[in-house]
Amino acid sequence: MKGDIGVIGLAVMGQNLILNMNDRGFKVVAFNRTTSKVDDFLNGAAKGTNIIGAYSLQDLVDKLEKPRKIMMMVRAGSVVDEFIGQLVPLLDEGDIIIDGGNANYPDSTRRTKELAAQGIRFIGAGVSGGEEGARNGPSIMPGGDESAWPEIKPIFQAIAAKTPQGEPCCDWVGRDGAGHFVKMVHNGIEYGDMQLICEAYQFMKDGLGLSYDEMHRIFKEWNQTELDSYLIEITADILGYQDEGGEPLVEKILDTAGQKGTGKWTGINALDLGIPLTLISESVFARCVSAFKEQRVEAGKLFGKTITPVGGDKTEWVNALRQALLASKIISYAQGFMLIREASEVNDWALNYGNTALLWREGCIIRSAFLGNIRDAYAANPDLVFLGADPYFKGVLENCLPAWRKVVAKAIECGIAMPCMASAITFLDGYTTERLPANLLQAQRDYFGAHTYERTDKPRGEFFHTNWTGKGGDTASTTYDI
Ligand code: NBP
Repeated sequence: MKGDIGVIGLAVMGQNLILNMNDRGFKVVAFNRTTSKVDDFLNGAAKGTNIIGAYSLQDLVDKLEKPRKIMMMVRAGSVVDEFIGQLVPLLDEGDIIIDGGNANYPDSTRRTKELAAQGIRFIGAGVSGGEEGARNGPSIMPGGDESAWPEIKPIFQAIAAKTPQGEPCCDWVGRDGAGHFVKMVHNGIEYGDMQLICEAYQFMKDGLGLSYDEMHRIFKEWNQTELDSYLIEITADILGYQDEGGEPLVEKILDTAGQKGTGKWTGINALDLGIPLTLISESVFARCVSAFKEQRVEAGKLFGKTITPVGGDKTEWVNALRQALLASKIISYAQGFMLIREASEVNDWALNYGNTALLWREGCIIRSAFLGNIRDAYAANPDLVFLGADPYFKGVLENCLPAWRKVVAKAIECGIAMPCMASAITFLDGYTTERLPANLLQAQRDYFGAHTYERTDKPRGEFFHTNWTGKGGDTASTTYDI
């Protein structure tokens, strides 16, 4: 009997996805560039399963049922193109290649088109959840050639995580690179969520002087509230973890954050599309600032930097901090969904926003109860432009606002950096302000560059130029927005 699906790449993600597929009754053929790893796998984690090994791409192709389904779980980038190049001559029309790695979505758009021209169906599927998710149920975000979806749907939906209601966290996302686009935004949101938690941690530790025991307990309690999520849960665990000497291990970890680029891609995409993705972008910059360790040490000495204790009732501050975190998180997701909406419109992807929240409800790193509320918000109003306008989220934002302002103001007063919580409240303040100072900005642009302006007392679309100094000419610049 031939295999149902082939998987290329036997590192942590590939191996665990294969074992998951095997558990669900699918016959998987496993291949890896370094073929000794095929034997290691078959004699190790895959021992006693129905998993079949392949020792060349031809061998892999020969061992698969038609139309062949071949999923790559390899390093993103040129490696994927190299495998595609080697596979195509071995495949038949209608066979399916799936890239489950962290591709940049324009690459998936290109591959979908290039392969379609050669009669091969391509799926770019974002997979989230790390090792544990891959083994027990990841969130999967497939996009690309829709005609291939019915072929892979039974496998993907069987191995995916399930919501508390039993719905799979895997459904068709959209054409081209839409699946990898949604995965990219997921990762951007993950950056934002992590930074928000870190800001709350620093306020507790350096502002309120709380102990690791206290912080461990607080995060555990927070996980019983609307903040219930995987990242809050693991933060509680991390804060409670002690090294061999009985000291909090996290205290000994160097404070420089790494990054692999998906947060940066999200920020660049937001700038390209003109979407104010301020919180996620700040979270990427916060990692950049953290990476300047030596510079920070020097600058700290130069400015004699200290953090002033916050003072006041600690329990009240902790409660205020929880509200600030929750409200900021709503803004982050609101901005993320603004980006998804814009990309959907620009690329004509017709993305389903509620379904996107459902895909992230379980299995992935940003999984949370909160995503169930987002799903409900889009179910009630599929055209919702600003998540904060949904009655539930509006109520939470209004309820949290006084505490949120207090926390951000206090952090600034005490010298605690809070780029994400502060940018979130600043965004809401700007977004809810009917008249911003951009009238002055337009005047400045017109003053130095004759860029023209519209007037409040004239219809939109009529542009005016003023010779502000009496010295310039009357010629206006061409009016266009990028
Ligand atoms: P890696 O990203 O570490 O990739 C390892 C695989 O790529 C191995 O099969 C390796 O073959 C193959 N490979 C490399 Br590296 N260079 C190659 C080359 N020049 N030619 C052919 N094969 C090559 O594995 P991973 O962490 O399991 O991730 C797989 C994909 O899933 C990546 O795109 C990753 O970004 C994505 N992802 C990872 C996670 C995670 O938590 N790790 C989560 C979600 C998505 P070899 O054994 O012969 O070197």
